[in-house]
Amino acid sequence: MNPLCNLMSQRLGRAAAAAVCLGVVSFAGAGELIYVEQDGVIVMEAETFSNRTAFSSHDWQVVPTENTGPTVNVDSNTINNPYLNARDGLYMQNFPVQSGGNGGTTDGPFLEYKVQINTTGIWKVYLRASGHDGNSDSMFISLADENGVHIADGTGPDAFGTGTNLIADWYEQTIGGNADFSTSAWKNDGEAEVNAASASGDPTQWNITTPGVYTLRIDPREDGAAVDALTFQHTSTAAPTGMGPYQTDVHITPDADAYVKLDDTSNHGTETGVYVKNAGSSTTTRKGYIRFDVSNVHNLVTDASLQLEVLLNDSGGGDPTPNVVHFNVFGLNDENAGEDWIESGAGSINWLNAPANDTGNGIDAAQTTFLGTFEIPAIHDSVIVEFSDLDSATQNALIDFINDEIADAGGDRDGLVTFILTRVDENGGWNTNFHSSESTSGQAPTLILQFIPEPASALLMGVASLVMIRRRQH
Ligand SMILES: [Ca+2]
Ligand SMILES: [Ca+2]
Ligand SMILES: [Ca+2]
Ligand SMILES: [Ca+2]
Repeated sequence: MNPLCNLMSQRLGRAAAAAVCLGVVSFAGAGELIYVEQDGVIVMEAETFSNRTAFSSHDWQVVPTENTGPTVNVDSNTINNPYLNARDGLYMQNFPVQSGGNGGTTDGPFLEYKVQINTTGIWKVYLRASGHDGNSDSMFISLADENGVHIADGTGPDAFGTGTNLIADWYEQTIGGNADFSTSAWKNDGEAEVNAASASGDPTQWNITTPGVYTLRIDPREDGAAVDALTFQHTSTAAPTGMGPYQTDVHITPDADAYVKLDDTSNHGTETGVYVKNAGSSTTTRKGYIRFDVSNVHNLVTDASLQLEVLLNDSGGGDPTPNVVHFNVFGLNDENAGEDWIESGAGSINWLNAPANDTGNGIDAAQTTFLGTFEIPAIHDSVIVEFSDLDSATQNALIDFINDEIADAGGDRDGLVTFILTRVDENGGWNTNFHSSESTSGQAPTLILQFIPEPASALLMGVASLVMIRRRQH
């Protein structure tokens, strides 16, 4: 951790300091879930993933919430059901669990984890995984580059590590196990470019020479293979031990963002800005709608924040004296009609159909939860503001709003959370706009989820230090 980050962490608590410590973050596209490197380490709970894809009748499921676990006595073994000692009590397993194996290097149901790498060099994978016997304990791991292209240089004619074959197209890891993650923890040793009964002798690693968003992929070699957690970490960092470190922050970009304009039936979902303006009952009043898909997140968060980059803060004529401006943030209640509002095209969101929209600058309190306010500084543009749980009028309102959706006990499980933005300050001559996910000149709205328990002192901080503001460097 650099001295600035360390100082900021001590003064502001980890959540607030994050914005100045992450460095440049680039996102591959809208609706992405990305783990962001922190000091050379990325720690992932297997059950919070960027993507999962089924193959034939085989898929990865969250145990025990989506599947209560494998059938006992498969392969004539008595197995722990579910497997023991999973971090957070959750893990991913490849189903159906049956005799023998399934999958393959390219045809299995797979899991993907997007990772933002800022530090170049050798990066290693450590798996906390298990099987219940020798027919359920192996999997393949591969990597795609910042363009989504699978990293490979072929499997021959030379043996791996020699001549023209210096990049591992994939690794096999043979885990071994007794359906207890604590006895088969954190495996790095695998074997490159084999599909064999056992694999060992090669550290599972790649040389990353360009910072960017990479994608780790796990394919099962055998059904029943289960992953509790994994790390991707620079070779200069220490291997995990025991239960391992806490899960790294996840950054999520919107699956939809738009604004609605008073009495306007046209759609504004493809514009480069989310325009938010309070002009009272005038038709220039605008409200922002930003939705994130958290359905691939299965661990409850300990903190959360919303980052927005200011696109416009002026009187429309380039007023040389920008204003300090305040905004309200509302959460659209889970299972409220209209959670699945459409960003653009047929049936898309506008003033008349926007969920929880009320007259003038109002928001229907019965359909929403007030999460708090934030302010933007007196700077025209290129400022990233961060609204965190600590800013909220009600302690933990944002955390509770996110965790309600993740836990969603008995609910719709659509995984959708919508934030509605209105401007506090009424001024028909003043324009305020935030970069949308369509913007190519600024940061998309970003939901940051944190899983590390906060020190108690962070909860006692004063309001003044709670909104993180930094100038974007172009
Ligand atoms: Ca190769
Ligand atoms: Ca886990
Ligand atoms: Ca949009
Ligand atoms: Ca929902």
